[in-house]
Amino acid sequence: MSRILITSALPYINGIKHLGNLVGSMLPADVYARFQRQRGREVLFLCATDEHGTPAELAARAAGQTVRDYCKEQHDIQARAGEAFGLSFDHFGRSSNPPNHRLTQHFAAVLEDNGLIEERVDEQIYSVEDQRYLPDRYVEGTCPHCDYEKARGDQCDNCGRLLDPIELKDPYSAISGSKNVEVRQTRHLYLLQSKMQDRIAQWVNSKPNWPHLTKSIAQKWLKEGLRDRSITRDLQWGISVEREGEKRPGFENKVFYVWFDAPIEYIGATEEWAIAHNENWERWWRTDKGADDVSYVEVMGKDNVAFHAVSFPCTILGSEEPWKTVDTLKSLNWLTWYGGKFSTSENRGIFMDQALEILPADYWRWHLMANAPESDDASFTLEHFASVVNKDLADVLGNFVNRITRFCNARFGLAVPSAGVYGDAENDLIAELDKRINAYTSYLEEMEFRKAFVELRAIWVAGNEYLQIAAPWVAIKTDEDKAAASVRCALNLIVLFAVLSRPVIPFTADKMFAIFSLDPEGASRWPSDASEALSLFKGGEKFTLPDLLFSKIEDEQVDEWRQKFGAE
Ligand code: B3M
Ligand code: ZN
Repeated sequence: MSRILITSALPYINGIKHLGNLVGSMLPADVYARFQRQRGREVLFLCATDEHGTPAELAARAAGQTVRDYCKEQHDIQARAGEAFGLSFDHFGRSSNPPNHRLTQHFAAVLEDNGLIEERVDEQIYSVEDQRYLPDRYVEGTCPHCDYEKARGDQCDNCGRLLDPIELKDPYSAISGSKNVEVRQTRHLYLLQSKMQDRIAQWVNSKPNWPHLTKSIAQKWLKEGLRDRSITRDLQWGISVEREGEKRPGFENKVFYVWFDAPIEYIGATEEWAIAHNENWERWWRTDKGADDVSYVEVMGKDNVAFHAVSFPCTILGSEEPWKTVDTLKSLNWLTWYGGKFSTSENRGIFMDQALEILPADYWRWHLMANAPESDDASFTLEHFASVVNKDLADVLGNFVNRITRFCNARFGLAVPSAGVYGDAENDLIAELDKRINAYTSYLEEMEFRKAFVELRAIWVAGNEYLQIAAPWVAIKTDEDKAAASVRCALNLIVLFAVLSRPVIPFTADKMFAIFSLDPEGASRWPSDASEALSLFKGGEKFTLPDLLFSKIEDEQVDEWRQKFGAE
């Protein structure tokens, strides 16, 4: 069976991520990784903080810290937040760690040897007052396309277009605000992507299984024609432009561009993981060292697709070395906050740490994944969140578990009853479950998360409907054996629900296993058929009464959070 390498887009180091970032890459990647592990596949799931470039320098400056200290501190904060959210990374690395330095310099060297990198004189904005060049986000101004006045040098947040700083109208320094800026000439390394046009087009066309969103973005870029791009910047913090330990003359004060080194950190993170666990990273990345049977999945927000479908492949394929390339590239649209932007500075929206201060991770995980922005952008509202949690988690799943464990305790005690045999109601249930588990499994396999979780919810609902039909509280008056069989079936269902729900609500699933003192690792193997799953307990197995799995969200809480998180 093939091994699966899964990477989530690397969160920028500049502060803790909001719910939109979470559902845009890390969370769906986690759900998929957990699912595949439960399927028995060998999974390596990696992420890291993306620590270079102007976002890191600007944020460190604002925090009054050195970039190095800032990055260290923020890395640990993001690592803890990810863990608290149940993100099951095998390793959470740092793009500033030594493997990425070595690999980035290696790729630059081989690309140059292959005639794909050249030095060019480039026009950059220079701030007289700050006495430095202003790459990317160090310069702001008016967008040449939409006239938005706070466009950043690398991208306009209003119309989403990628920009070159010298295109900005009325540019000013993001450091000092000074308008005393001029265009100066400076040397940079260019990656000659135009030479790779046919090669990349061919490669993209060899990926018929890419989801629609990914494919359409990749095709759009190919149609516009690949442009050569500068892969160095006038910055201090980053990966220095050197080869075999020698700085490149004229590049002493320059580093590689963050988008050149960041995807290479997928490989770097694998090496970090291998060092930490005494493992071999090459068998995941080098097709000459066994990576041929790796299936590689990348997950990211739609604004990152171009870099992963075109730019990073230019690096990898242009090296002419036997590196593994991505097989499936899952991309997501935006999650908005009440239709607008999440914003730290304007205090709009919920960030990962704040979310966990008010509710456990699974409440968020379920809502975000069941409503993932897949076919379109989706809007997060607290009202919708509360209604989904109350209905799906509290009324359907939580209530089922609560009701049947309590009923069993009242009538049969704290052990699975053994009397009676399964009849029509159970067989009908099994037939429905088989159908739905099949669909659910295929959707997860295809990373169609919304559709998958419609099925999971329907599976929980089927359990409740079964209980209504079997009605052991009625049957027990006339046919105690029949009641016992349906209670046994329902207790088995709790375990099946736990197994199926574990990719998305792992903490709750583990509480469900704990009711029966089952070890989650052993008990969570993906089911092959419902009939087998529902005969796990034959009778006599002891259990304990669980606390309520979910509490409902009250209107007053929604009001309070609306105030607190800037809902409009
Ligand atoms: N750091 C995240 C973003 O654009 C960016 C991804 C890098 S993936 C190699 O939100
Ligand atoms: Zn614009």
